[in-house]
Amino acid sequence: MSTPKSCQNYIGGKWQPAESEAQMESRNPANWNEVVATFPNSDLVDVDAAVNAARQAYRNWRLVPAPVRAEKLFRVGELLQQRQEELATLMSREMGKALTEARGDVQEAIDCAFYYAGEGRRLFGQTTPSELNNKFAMTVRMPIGVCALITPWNFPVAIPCWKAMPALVCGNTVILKPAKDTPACATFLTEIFAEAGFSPGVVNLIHGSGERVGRALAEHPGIDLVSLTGSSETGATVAEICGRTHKRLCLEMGGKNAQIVMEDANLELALEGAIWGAFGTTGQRCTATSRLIVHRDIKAGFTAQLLQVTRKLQIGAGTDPQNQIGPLVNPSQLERVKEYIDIGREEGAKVLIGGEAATGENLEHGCFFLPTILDAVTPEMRVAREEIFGPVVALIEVSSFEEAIEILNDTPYGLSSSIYTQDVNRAFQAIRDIEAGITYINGPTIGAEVHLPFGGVKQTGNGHREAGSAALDVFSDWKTVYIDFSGRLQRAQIDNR
Ligand code: UN1
Repeated sequence: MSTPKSCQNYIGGKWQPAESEAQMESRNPANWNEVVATFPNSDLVDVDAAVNAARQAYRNWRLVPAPVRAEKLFRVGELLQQRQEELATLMSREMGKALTEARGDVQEAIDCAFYYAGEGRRLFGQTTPSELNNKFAMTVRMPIGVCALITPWNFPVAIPCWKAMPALVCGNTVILKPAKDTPACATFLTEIFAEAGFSPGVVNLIHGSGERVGRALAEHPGIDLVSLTGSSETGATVAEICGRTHKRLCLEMGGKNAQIVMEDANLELALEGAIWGAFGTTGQRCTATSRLIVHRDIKAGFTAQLLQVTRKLQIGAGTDPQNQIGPLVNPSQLERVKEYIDIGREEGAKVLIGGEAATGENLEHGCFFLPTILDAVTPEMRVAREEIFGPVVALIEVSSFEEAIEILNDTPYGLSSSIYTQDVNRAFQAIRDIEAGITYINGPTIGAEVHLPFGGVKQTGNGHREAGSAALDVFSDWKTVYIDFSGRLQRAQIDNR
């Protein structure tokens, strides 16, 4: 066990404790006795200090040319590359994901840095003819101000970067409020931002609880925009506050993603996709496959193979490279998953495999749960409708393509989706008819890339997208510019007719 990392807030370019000096701890979910980090339990006065620092810094940062702002992001990308292994190991200890996946999380942040660094020399607007003579018309992107970034523990490095990087390249300053489970990852990331040479107050970090710090940021009149990835309940609370206080808001919330397996699918491929989609990151992705909608003609064989592969999955601490399935993030998440299994049983679902905490050598002090497959699940059951956020997948049998699409859509959410079929016509129909922000053809529901829009329809989001050039629309406002060089009054809609 190594000594706990002592984390602090980073406000106006200074590392500091909370004003009250109150502290909290993060623990290793693979061994709950191990404290990974201590961090400030911040309060309203700390939030005020962070907002003031970010407001102050915004005055200059918005005037730094975008290509110069972008160079700092490029530097962050280089530093992340240099320290990828160190950060991935820390992540694996702090939130439990398997080491290969933790490397992937950091890789996603690196990709993001280089993508938005390139954006610094684009940030394109439009030019268009004016209806009047000797007049130009164009649009330019303007920053919004101070952005509060409230981020989850499941992608503790990639998601803060998805938000901070487009925000910064557009000329905003940011305050990161990371999840309580992963303060050390957020601190490591902020150290890298600090080393990359952003001026004081451009990037700030404030630790603490969502109820206090997250809420205070959303309420604060000095914040212009809140970007939140979290549960639907938190999203609704923050939306209510931002509505009342007139703030921009970008929400990324729950999912209940499904993979359809049609009778003509390449079954080996569909099987690999299902295992990766359902059990990757121990099912703790917004994009995780939590429903497998399988055609009845192939269901028996497919299920048998699914069980065979699931049985062999290696469970254990993510830091040990031989383990494929790490722990759940904390004991309350473990309880939540257990409760869902009980609910499923009461509703009449059948547990084919798993369904309980994993026990055995080296597992006794961790939040391990066995990869679980539920059968006989019908669309109205809670286990088919609610986000579980654990290694649990529900099998639903269908007898046609139309029924499969209907059931896939029968949820309040709409983030990711997938269909395995070799019929090109069905694939295109699925793209047209599935209600989700992301659809994979012959690929699992997880694995989005940073240069494409990420987000969902229905109750998953509020119409915005993260990542790709779409994120620039969240973090900038269009200014429309008219330049009249005629030297006389020209009246739109009236003159020149
Ligand atoms: C999330 O779980 O909130 O597409 C993000 C994926 C990852 C990102 C997931 N690239 O699965």
